[in-house]
Amino acid sequence: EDSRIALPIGTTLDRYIKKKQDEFQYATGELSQLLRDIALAGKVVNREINKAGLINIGGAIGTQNVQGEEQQKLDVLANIRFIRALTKGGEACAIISEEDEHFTDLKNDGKYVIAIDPLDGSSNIDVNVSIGTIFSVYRRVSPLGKPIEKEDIMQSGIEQVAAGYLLYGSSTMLVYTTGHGVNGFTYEPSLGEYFLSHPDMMIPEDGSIYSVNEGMYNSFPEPVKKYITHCHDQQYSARYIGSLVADFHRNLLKGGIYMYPPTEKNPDGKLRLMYECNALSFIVEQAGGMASTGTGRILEVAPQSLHQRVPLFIGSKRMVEKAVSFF
Ligand code: AHM
Ligand code: MG
Repeated sequence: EDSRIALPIGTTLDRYIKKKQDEFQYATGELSQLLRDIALAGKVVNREINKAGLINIGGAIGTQNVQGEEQQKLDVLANIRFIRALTKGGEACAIISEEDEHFTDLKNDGKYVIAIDPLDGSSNIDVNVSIGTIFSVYRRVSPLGKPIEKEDIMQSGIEQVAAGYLLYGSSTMLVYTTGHGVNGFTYEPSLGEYFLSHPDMMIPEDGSIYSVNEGMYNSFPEPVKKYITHCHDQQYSARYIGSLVADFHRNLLKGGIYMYPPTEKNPDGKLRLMYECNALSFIVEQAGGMASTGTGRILEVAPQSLHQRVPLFIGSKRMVEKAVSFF
């Protein structure tokens, strides 16, 4: 059944957030407003992504971001859009972004710290493949009225109060959690609204999809090689888009495991703890799944630096347990 056709018109994102705010008494509604700001910036970014093929705004502009990777023009734009929305909203006091070497102190009395990858998988833009935005929300812990402290920024994933992603795919979706389950909303562009299309998302406990860049097999650690052999023995389906949000989202719906193991080139894996792994790990746990570095729970990793990388094994509980059992 195609959920995009059977949208329950009436349950808009706004209405849903309001309902949950009343139910869970998010103190003064700031978290609700924050989610609305992110959703709105997502609409703007969605519009720009859809135009990318038409007006040739995709493509490198010749600058590099802090990881020394090629930065696409839309990355820059998306970063600006999200930071602007979060700044204007006033609920966020600091932003950690994949696109910026240092965190941004917004110098206001916002209660929340945001970690965001404004446009993940951006090398896929030019080939019309799905990309995403990933975000984590933390509570500010230091007193208001003073500069942001290290302890506000360097929080473990377990401290997240909300997390989510936008997937710019054949439809654009917003999937998020505030720690009370996971809900997915599909964007209806002609109405300019997100509608609740995937209530109470749960990842199948087991699955038969494995997602890993197997071209790097030779440089994977022995336990990962063994698990991949297990996947072959089970005749699992190999599915790898190379766009984290899209790979994660498919596995969330269908059951599967996504892996980014340590490699020779990236001994800690490629993905970033603070704005890629933590958010998806919070979501997957809320949906009944599991996320591990191979040797420990992602959400319990204490961050050492803003752009730190960690190996990631994430998805259906039984599959991640099995993968981890080889370590
Ligand atoms: P990015 O943050 O530079 O866009 O890179 C992250 C992306 C993920 O979306 C994807 O899962 C991964 O890199 C793919 O990496 P690889 O091409 O090494 O398989
Ligand atoms: Mg990224």
